[in-house]
Amino acid sequence: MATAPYNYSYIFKYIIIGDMGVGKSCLLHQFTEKKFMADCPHTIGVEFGTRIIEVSGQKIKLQIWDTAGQERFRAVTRSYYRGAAGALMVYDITRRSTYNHLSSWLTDARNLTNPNTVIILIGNKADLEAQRDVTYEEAKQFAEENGLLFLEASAKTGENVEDAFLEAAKKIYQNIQDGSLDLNAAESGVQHKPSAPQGGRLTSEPQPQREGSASDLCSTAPFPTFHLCLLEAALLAASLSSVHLLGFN
Ligand SMILES: Nc1nc2c(ncn2[C@@H]2O[C@H](COP(=O)(O)OP(=O)(O)OP(=O)(O)O)[C@@H](O)[C@H]2O)c(=O)[nH]1
Ligand SMILES: [Mg+2]
Repeated sequence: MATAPYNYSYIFKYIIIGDMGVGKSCLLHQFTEKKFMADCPHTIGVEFGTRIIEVSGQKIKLQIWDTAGQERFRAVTRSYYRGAAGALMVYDITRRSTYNHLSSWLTDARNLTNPNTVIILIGNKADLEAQRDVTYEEAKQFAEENGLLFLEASAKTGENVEDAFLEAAKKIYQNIQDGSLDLNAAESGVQHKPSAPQGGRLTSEPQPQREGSASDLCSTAPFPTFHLCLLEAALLAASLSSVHLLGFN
């Protein structure tokens, strides 16, 4: 039976990490829903969102895992780093402690992802200039010293939120193009979804999935555990919004 091609060519897995309350979930929400959540509850475990973007004419589906910043969830959230193509490492420009903890987040990111994982440092809450506690220059220097992309952003105003996700995607795509990211390598965090030729048949590919469908999730997340996939399936089947809460206690 002939099937329609995928409406995207690649899937990139992202994680968002950083201290509690720096605005990780708000950044994800702003990116996927274009809205600011003023009263966002702390994330319990991980949340998930997707959006299709375009880089160099290629449609890319970002599969984004937003982790809880609270220390008590660290063991759970660490298991989500594996197979990430991109990592957004977020601090709050108004709280120096969140900046001081970056080296610990970076150590985890380096140890638990692969050497090709693109890490972008995001100084969030750039709208709160009067309360600034970390200068742009020092964060830029930290990023340069550690080979990270860097942007200041505001999940509230939306400033640089698109760019945060897009810049990382551009770099990942560039790594694919120049051959430095091997798509066949285990845990590259990237999945290629070749489109069917005109009028052709997709014989070796799985059936195309509805955007954000449960089986897509389970087959593409490099390692969600079985119980997570079941939970995701239940949530997605219930047609919840594009951000899903995966509860852990
Ligand atoms: N002014 C301002 N407030 C923000 C911004 N981003 C997030 N906030 C607020 O900061 C608080 C924490 O945001 P969250 O997105 O829940 O933070 P988080 O990093 O996901 O926190 P955990 O889930 O606990 O790790 C919320 O009250 C948000 O409304 C921003 O860009 N500007
Ligand atoms: Mg959160």
